[in-house]
Amino acid sequence: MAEQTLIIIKPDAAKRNLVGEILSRFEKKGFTISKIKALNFTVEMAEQFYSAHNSKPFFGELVSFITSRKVVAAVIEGENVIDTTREIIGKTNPKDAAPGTIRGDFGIDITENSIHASDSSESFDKEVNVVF
Ligand code: FUP
Repeated sequence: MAEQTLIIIKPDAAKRNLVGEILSRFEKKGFTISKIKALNFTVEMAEQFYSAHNSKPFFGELVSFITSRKVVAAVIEGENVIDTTREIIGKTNPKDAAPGTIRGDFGIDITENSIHASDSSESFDKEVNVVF
C-alpha cells in the first residue's frame, strides 16, 4: 500500500474558504485523496490528537482553536507523502514558513497556521484513529 498521511485544514483556513485551494496543492503534486470529511473536533478528540503537547503552555489555546469550528480532514497517499507534505505545508510558524508553502501563504500566526500534517507514520496511525 502507498504511504499515507493525515492533513487537517484548520479552522482559520476553512473559515476563509481555502479548502479547495489547499487540497488542490496535494492533487497537483500527484497525490491521491483517499478519505475526506468535514468535522468538528470535540475537546476529548483534540486532547487525544495533541496529547504529545499536553504539558506545553500553549496546549489550552491549541485545543480551544481546533475545536472552535469545522475543519476538513483528509488522508492523502503517494510515494514519500509524509515528508513531502511537511515540505508543502512549511514551518510551524507562518512567519518562518517560505512563500509558496501553505503556512507561508495562508497562515496567520503560530496557532492559526492553517494546516496540520502528520510528522511520521507513528503520528499518522494515532491521528487517523482519532479522526476517522
Ligand atoms: P507542527 O507539527 O508543525 O504542526 O508543529 P508542532 O507539532 O510543534 O505543534 C503543533 C501545533 O501546536 C502547531 F500547529 C501550532 C501549535 N503551537 C503553538 O501554538 N505554539 C507553539 O509555540 C508551538 C506550537
